[in-house]
Amino acid sequence: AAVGGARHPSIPLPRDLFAPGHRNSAGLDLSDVAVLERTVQAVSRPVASAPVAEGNVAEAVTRAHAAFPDWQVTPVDERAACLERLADLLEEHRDELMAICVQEARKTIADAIGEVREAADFCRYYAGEARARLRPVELPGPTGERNTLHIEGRGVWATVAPWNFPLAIFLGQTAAALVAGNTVVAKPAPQTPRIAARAVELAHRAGIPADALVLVPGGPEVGAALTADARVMGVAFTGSTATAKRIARTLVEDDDRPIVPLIAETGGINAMIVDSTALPEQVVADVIASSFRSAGQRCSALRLLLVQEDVADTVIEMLRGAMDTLRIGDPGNPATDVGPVIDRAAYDRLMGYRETVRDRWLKTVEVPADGLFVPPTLIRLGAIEELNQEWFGPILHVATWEAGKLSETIARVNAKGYGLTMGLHSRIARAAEVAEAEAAVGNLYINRSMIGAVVGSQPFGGEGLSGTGPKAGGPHYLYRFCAERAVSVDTTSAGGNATLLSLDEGGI
Ligand code: UN1
Repeated sequence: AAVGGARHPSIPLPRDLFAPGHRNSAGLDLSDVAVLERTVQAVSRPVASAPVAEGNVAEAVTRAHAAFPDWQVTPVDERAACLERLADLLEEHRDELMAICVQEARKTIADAIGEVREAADFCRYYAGEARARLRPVELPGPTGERNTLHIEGRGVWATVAPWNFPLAIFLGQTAAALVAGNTVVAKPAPQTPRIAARAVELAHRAGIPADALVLVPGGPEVGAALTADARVMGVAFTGSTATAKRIARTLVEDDDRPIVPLIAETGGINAMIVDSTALPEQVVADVIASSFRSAGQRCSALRLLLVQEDVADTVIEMLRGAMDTLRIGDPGNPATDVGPVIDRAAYDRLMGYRETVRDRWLKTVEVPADGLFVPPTLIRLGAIEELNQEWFGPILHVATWEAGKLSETIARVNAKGYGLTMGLHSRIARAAEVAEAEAAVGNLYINRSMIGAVVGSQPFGGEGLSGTGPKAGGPHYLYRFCAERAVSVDTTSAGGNATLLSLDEGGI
């Protein structure tokens, strides 16, 4: 049963973030009653609830395939301008998009604000990157020829998005593929088709041709048919490691199919290592945010807290106290910290797992009886190796490590084979250097929370079982969507037939 925790007197409780004068992490001033009322009204307004019909994959790919030649030669500045207009439209429709986010994806208001913000950020960032990077590059000699590298679209891309960022990641993948000169068949998660449908409508209104971006809502069969279509020249996927591997197999099955790239961003068993010099109050606030915000349904979320054994009791005690202050309930209430999980299947999976480790609960929290609320739970492990699976919800595991064994502890986390996010809390500069050198992860967070990567500043994505790279929201992401063509022209054989002349084009 739940074990109550004494509250450490000096903890800045997560709830304090919501005290008058404070903004929550999404920038919402919760002491501004007028703004709050507007926001709550906006997210509770019913949004169109007609089911989104399942897409026809073959027809969608045919349309996107036919649209490719024209879109490919649309100047990069024009493609980028479409994304910038889309970002403006997202902001104009912010209230409605937030409402769909809360109602369809069960996101909290704070998360819904972040979602729309991040979607617009992705559009503007990739627009800027495309303008800067996707122009032909003149390459230097020594060949005596004129050498040019063209960076172009590859053809039709399939984008396969997750339900946990149904607007931001859905549009991030799609915007990158489009601005790179590809056409796109986009499959949203089956749990979140409505926000994707709205995003695609806005994208078309922003100037992206209807056939350059085609939505195919549906479940795993739709995803399987889409990735198996030999006209698809690349797949960008965010979701589970198992699905990523299935897609990779599909892409190489057909001997006649071109070899095409897969960009996969998958799960992780993300750890935070805390040493005895860390500031416990900051640790607790960052653990609470990293593990329980978004009900733990982020691939970046903290799953395994590793506390140096001499401070473990204190940190765990403070954490238990802080967990008591979490407000769990209606995601449409701005004060809510933790909403429900996405669906019944996720609820059953998480609740089933919790039961199997009941004897190791260090803390759990009361939740409303109605709805898919998984109680935030802290579970004690005897060793780092006991956790070998990503539990995608508000469940945090804790184990200890011995002083002097930082490198070994990092190696034991690395050995899990995932490599998405890792956190370190320490005030020892050398510890930070060791983590920087040895943590085999895509995103290492030192003395801060492990979620909320900022587009353009904190490119996000993992390695190993966590994905293929390149990082979303980073400077190299667009290149993976592109084909490169190096063109070399002999400009030296003056007078010979090889010199290019401006002859009448009629002859070609
Ligand atoms: C995911 O959950 O699929 O840094 C990745 C963050 C988010 C992670 C998104 N950008 O928390």
